[in-house]
Amino acid sequence: MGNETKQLSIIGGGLAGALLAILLTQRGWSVDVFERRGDPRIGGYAGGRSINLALAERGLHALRQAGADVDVLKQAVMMRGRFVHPLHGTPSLQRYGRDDSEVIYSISRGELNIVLLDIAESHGARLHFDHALERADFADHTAYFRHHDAEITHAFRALIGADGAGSTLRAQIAKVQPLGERSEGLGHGYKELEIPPSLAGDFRIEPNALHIWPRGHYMCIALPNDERTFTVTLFMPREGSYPSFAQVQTGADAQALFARDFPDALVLIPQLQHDYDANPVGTLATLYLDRWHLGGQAVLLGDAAHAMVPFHGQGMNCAFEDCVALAEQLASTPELAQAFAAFEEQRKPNAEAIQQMALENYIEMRDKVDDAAFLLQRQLELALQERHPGRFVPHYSMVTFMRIPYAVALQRSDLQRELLVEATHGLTTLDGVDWPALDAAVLAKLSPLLP
Ligand code: FAD
Ligand code: E1W
Repeated sequence: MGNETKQLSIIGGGLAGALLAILLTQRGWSVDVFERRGDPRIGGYAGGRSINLALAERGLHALRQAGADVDVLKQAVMMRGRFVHPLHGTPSLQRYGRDDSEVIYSISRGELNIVLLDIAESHGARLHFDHALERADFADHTAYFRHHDAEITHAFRALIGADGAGSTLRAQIAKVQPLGERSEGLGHGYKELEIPPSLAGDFRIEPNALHIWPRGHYMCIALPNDERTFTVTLFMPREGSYPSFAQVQTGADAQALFARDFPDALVLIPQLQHDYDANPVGTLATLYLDRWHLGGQAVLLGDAAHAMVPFHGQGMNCAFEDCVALAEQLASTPELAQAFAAFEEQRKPNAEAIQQMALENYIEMRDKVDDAAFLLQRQLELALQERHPGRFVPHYSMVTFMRIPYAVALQRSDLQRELLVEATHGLTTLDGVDWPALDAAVLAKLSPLLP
């Protein structure tokens, strides 16, 4: 390190920024965090986007490293599986894992952010709220922030961009070094609605599940909140034939759509028309960069580096894995430029893998989860997991319950899908499966996974 101080400046005190501040202060760094919004512990949380998120093993593991898991889980609601609501037919729970040791958690974005900020501050991180990065001068190591009506300058050693999908730091880096930025819009948007508690104060539908109403090219989901509400998200094309956001513009239009396509959800959302009119249509896109850092002066992580569509529930989980990887790299590699380069090399292939899997999962969620061929393949996945423990692991489990690199999960899922499709072709039950041939194919294609 020479005589340079161990000082780092984080842009963005959202999920990744707050967690990274903990991990770095724990390792002896002096950390400043600059957050555009006000302190959520004072004014209430102003996060415009989805109010709850699914936390899985990757994110939970990072929270354990930061000593934040216990406080976060206190406010979480366990989700055992997806509860699928077909348009016709009986809703039912499809378990995510083998038992209650394989579950995910619904957590409030605001509460999670507050837990992380409190711990970061208790470790000595300096939190600067209402400080929006406006400009970074990399020639003289000065960052310029908008603080109410004033401009604040800050001399930095290095800037870490945890400022989300619309990252200002990314734009500032791109002015001095092209990043090869490419953003692919999905063409679909989302709108958030709320299911309040029942009159008796209880959850109005099964609390320990992620609810899905698949409808082909569009869908609704609902995640439970610990105050016994659910946040419902409608995902739908922005343009095109009915239904799209272009055609379902008003609360009254939404009422009619729900009456036709989501009748069992409609009765649960008394404020549907109001919520629909009041809330904006959110944007969904995948962001790809060729480079994540500027020498030893700046590096991007989380959504700022690799925003993804939300359909695997892994954006935050992946951002938290980034934070652990960067903190570890900084601990083992004294030269910042080298540490940032090694971090990018380690994480970029994995970010790209989960970006791809998240896109693929949209089609699965909205179109396949109530389909017989899909369900038969899930049944076969479970059977093969029993027959080949540690070798055949269901796709969802590799992403959600394990910490193997996303790129490895993607590669193995592709191989496994070929086996599943081939073995169930033309079948309606597992009775006709040629087990000896399938077992042999599993052994030939898949190496053992667990250490
Ligand atoms: P953010 O959480 O966006 O934080 C960025 C922070 O930087 C913010 O606090 C912002 O105010 C601040 N900031 C921005 N610009 C500036 C500036 N110029 N100066 C200073 N500060 C600035 N992920 C999951 O793991 N599970 C889920 O279930 C899930 N569901 C989702 C559902 C939806 C509808 C969406 C859109 C996303 C979902 N995600 C989910 C993804 C998740 O929200 C993101 O991946 C995660 O928030 C990324 O964290 P981040 O810290 O990189 O960015
Ligand atoms: C999860 C926004 C969001 C968050 C999620 C998930 C989904 C669909 C969505 C993926 C999933 C938890 N998923 N659920 N069931 N099968 N795959 O696991 O976070 Cl849309």
